[in-house]
Amino acid sequence: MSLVVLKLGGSVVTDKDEPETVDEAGLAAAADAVATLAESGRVVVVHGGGSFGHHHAAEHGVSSETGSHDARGVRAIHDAMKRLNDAVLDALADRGVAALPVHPLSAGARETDGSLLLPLAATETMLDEGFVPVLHGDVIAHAGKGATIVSGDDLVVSLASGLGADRVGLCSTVPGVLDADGDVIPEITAFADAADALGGSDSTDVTGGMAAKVRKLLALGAPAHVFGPEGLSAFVAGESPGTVIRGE
Ligand code: IP8
Repeated sequence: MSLVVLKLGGSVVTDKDEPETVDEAGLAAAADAVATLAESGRVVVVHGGGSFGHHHAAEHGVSSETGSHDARGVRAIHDAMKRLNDAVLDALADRGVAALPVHPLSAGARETDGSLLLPLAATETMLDEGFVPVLHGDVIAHAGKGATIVSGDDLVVSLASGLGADRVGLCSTVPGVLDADGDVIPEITAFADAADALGGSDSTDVTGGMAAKVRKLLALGAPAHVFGPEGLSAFVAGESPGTVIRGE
């Protein structure tokens, strides 16, 4: 059975301007989409932090680069993400989806060089047993740094390559990867296709992480679709909303 890894951006399921506030309409639409996907295949969901994780991460000075050994602060970030994860799980359960949590803090770690180690036994066995695993951006133990933030996007790349996903969806509030004029680039098959818009091949994270994201998605063996909430139902229907990133 085919496997889809779907990331729901934090800005899609939360109100980013109000601390710890779920965007009920956004979450309902996303949960409907996951329920439809789960009817015909295997699905892994990953959600971002939105107004839950990022607010606490800033308060405790933790980022993907800057770590902390303050367990109370690390827990505050993790607990906020668990509250959002509960809201996502509840919305899925209300639609009859057998969704279960997988918390990256308890499952994985980062090596000294920042690479992510994410053992997949729990996620894989849940899938085999008919569950829908729901992971989330989180704090994670990081060798030499205490704990740092792992973004949902990093989890998506690990999951999609480790589980051999057939399709990847990244739903955020941007309608796709945009060119220099602000138009959606329909297809990216090499970094050069988007290099101008993304700030050239030396760019790292200065454009909100899009350059780094495109590079990682190009390296996947599966097509990755980057789209906005308006593209969700088309993605579920097997179409290609937004930008498709397909490495050759
Ligand atoms: O929103 C970040 O996940 P993202 C999660 O996918 C936290 O970048 C804890 C801020």
